[in-house]
Amino acid sequence: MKSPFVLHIDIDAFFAAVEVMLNPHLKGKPVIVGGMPDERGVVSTASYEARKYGVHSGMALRTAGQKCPHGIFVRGRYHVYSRISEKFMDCLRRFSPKVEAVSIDEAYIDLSGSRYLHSSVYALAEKIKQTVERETGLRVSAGLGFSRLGAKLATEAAKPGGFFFVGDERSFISDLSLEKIPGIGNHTLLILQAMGIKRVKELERSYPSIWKRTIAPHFYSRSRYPDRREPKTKSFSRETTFPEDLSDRDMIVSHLAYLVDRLSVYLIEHGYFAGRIEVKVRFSDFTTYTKRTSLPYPTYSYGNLWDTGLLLLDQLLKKRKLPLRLVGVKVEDIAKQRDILPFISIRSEQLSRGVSDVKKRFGFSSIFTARELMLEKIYPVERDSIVLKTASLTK
Ligand code: DCP
Ligand code: MG
Repeated sequence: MKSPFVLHIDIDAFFAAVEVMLNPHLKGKPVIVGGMPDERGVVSTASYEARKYGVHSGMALRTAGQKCPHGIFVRGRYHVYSRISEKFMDCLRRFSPKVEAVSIDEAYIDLSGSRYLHSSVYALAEKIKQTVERETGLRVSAGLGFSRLGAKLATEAAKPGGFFFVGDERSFISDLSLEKIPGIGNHTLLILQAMGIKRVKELERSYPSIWKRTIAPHFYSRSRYPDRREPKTKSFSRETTFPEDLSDRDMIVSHLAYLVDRLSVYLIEHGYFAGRIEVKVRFSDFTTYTKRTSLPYPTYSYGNLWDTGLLLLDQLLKKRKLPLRLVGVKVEDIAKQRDILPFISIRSEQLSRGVSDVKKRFGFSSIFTARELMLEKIYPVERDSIVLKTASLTK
C-alpha cells in the first residue's frame, strides 16, 4: 500500500491552553478566552472543561456567562499566542521543508520526502507530535492521511490529544455529514440540506457532478495534496470589537491605525509582502460590510497599507448612519518576494522597517503614530501592546 504522507496538526483549545500553561491554577477549570461575561464581543475559545457547558468559539460572551457562570473568563493576549505559534511552526519546519501554516495553531506537513529517512511514516508522525508537545508545552491532535482533507478530518476525529490515521479515506469521508467537510459554506449546506442531502455519499449518489467538483478532487489528484508549490498563507487579519459602539470617526480611525500597525510589523518580521488589503466594519445593528482593493504594489509598509485602508474605511462608514461596533483589516495575496520592483520611492518601507526595529528592541508600544496614541485614552498600554478589548484574529 502507498504510504500516507500528509500530516495535519492542530493545537487543542489553543488560547485557553496557553492561559493554563502560564497560570497552572487554571488547570482542569473551565477557562473562557475573549473577555468578561458582562462585556460585548465573542468567545475566542474555551477549554474543554468549559465546552462541556456548551461554550464555544464565536459565542457571545454574555451567553457564555449564562451557560457557564463559574467559568474563568480571561481577556486573551494575542502577542503571546502569536509567539507560541511561531515556535510551533518552527518546530514543524525542522521535520520537513514543506509546512503549510493554515491558521495560528494548525498546519499541514508534507512528509513525502522525509519519510525515506525514517523507518515508518507513522513513527515519524508520532515523533513530530511528541516533539511539538514537548517544545511548546501544549497538547496537540494529529491526523495522517493521503490528502489534506483526509488528514484534517483524522485530526478532528482524534481531538483532544489523539493521533489518527484514516486508512480508507474514501469510505471514511463518504460516511461523514456534509458540515464536517471544510470549505462547504453555510449557504450551500442549507440548500443541500433542504434537498434532503446530509451525507457525502448522498451527494455522490444524487448529484455526482457536484460531488465530482467538490469532494472527488481530494481523492483523484493526490499529487495536488499537499500543494507542492511554496507553502503559501493566504491572508492575515486583525480585528477588534469596541468596548462601546463608536460614532467618533477619529477614534475609529485610531483603532484601524493600530491594527494596520500590527499587521505591518507582522509582515516585516516574517519577510512578507501583501498585494491586497480589505477593511471590515460592523455597525451597531450588526450589519457587516467589507471592501477590498489591490495595493499599488506588493508591500509591507505601514504608510502604504494605511493610505489605502483609510480610503476603504471612509467608503464603508458611508454605508450606514449608525455607530460602529467593530473594525478589522486583512491583507491578502501574500508573497515572500516581489517580482516587479516598484518604480516609486521605497522610503515609506524603510521607515516602517526602522520603526519595526525600534519596536523589536524597546517593545511594540515604544513608538506609535499620533493617531494610534489616541487609544491611550480608553485602553491600558503595555510594553508590547495596547490592551484592546478583543484583539482577536480571524482565520
Ligand atoms: N479563534 C478565535 N475565534 C474563532 C475561532 C478561533 O479567536 N472564532 C482562535 C482561538 C483558538 C485558535 O484561534 O484557540 C485556534 O482555533 P481552533 O479552531 O483550532 O480552536 P482551538 O484550538 O481553541 O480548539 P480545538 O481543540 O478545537 O482545536
Ligand atoms: Mg486548535
